[in-house]
Amino acid sequence: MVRFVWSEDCLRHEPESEVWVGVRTPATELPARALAIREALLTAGAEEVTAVAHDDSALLAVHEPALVEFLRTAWDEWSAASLPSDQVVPYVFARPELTSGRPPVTPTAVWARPGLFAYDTMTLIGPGTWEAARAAVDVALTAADLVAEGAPLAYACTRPPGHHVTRSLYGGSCYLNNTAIAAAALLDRTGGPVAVVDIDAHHGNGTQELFLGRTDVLTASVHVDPGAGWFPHFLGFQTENDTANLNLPLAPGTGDAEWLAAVRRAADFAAPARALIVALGVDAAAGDPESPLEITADGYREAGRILGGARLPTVVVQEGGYDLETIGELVVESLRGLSAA
Ligand code: SP5
Ligand code: ZN
Repeated sequence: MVRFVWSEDCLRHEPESEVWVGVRTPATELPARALAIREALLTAGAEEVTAVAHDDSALLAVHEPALVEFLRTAWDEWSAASLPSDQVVPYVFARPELTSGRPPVTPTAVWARPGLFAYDTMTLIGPGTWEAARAAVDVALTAADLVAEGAPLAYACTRPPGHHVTRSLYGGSCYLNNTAIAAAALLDRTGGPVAVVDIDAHHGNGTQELFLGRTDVLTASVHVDPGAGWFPHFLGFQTENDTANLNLPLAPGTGDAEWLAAVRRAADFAAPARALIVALGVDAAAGDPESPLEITADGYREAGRILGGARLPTVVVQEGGYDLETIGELVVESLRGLSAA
């Protein structure tokens, strides 16, 4: 059916919980997600490719070196400080207005440092988080290599996800923006322009902000309306649209017909590009615990067909999707649609 890229190291991030409105709630971004997807892909006859290690150049083309260095060392520093939390979690945030826009100092206290880079309390760092996030970058870059070398389609089984991460801030269960890194790599390899179509249930705010004002990377996102009370709350509105960015927010409860019409608009927007990155979140599915959209497996297959209809070399990067019972099938159906187009 399709080649998919896999790294065992993506399983090493095991957050178990997240801090939401001040309480620890069970994490939904679990290693079992990746295992469920892999099993469904193998059952469907997809061919597994092991991720190849890449150096940091593509990563540093997208992210601030200070963010990368923080993520690389955060757990070791935290665990050496004998703090009462077994995960790195921010408690004070370096908002730019706090220092009237002056760059914040790097705090002496290890427990204050996450506030330089984290924008929420849900995205915890423990042993293995860096290794998994960095492995996900290799997975995305290996899939980009396959497509740059002529494959029409490759799927990157990335975990943890990435589309909420900006140049220097992490959040939304994401640490490194795999989708944006794949886009930068494909831009480099194809000469561009490239397009990112994000169909995760949540707005791809990190990817949008990373490529803001650039015309060589078109970004489109179909997601639940943040104005109806959904993450990322501060972004994802149509007021952010311009010639290179298209947000298509949808009301909670939206089903296949209206969602697919938005996917069609996003695909049309992407059509002038030379290569396509699909940020595939399957959390828009009915029954997903993290979103109120009501998309079916048939809907995801049709979305694949629509995006495949653009006939662009395509890298699919996994983002969200939290219903362990259906996540594998939803990914397989999306890829079936993409392959059949
Ligand atoms: C990649 C991705 O899909 N990230 C989504 C992050 C959105 N998380 C918002 C969570 C809001 C609070 N959820 C409460 C559930 C309690 N565990
Ligand atoms: Zn999502």
